[in-house]
Amino acid sequence: MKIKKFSIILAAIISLATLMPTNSFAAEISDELYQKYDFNSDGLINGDDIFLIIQRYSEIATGNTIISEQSIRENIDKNADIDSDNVINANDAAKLSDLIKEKNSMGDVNCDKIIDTRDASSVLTYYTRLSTEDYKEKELSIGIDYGVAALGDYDKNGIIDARDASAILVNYASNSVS
Ligand SMILES: [Ca+2]
Ligand SMILES: [Ca+2]
Ligand SMILES: [Ca+2]
Repeated sequence: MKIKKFSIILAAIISLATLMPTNSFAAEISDELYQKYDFNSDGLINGDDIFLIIQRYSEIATGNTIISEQSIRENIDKNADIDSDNVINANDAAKLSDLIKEKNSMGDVNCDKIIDTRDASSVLTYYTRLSTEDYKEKELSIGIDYGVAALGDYDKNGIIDARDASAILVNYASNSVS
């Protein structure tokens, strides 16, 4: 019973947090610090960087090598403990996902500050893959597109699907005409 009560309270806190336009966590992270979360140094902080945290966590847990570049691994080890608990794990990936949501527009799934056909195509690929049974099984090893998971629900109805991809395309088409 206690656990149930706790989870209801937790759910209430989470739903409250999502209603807030900005929360205090974002304010605590300076832009300078945020830039350090570009672990693969491609100039964008996006789903690829979230996936790198998950891959690194998996490396630490299993001892297997997943990340090919040592410099990327070093960047992660130096900067990816976002919640400062001295462990790099899925919580840090979740924190980065929250930050990415706060700092980018819904629909800009690759976080390049433009909502265009590339974003629509990523949403469509994500939706197509996740609707494939085989892909669901392999999801952990392949890695979902965490940028789409964070920012793909363009019509904000709680589901990421082909309607989001087409809404992004419609928005892109109307913007490029005007
Ligand atoms: Ca990056
Ligand atoms: Ca941590
Ligand atoms: Ca984009």
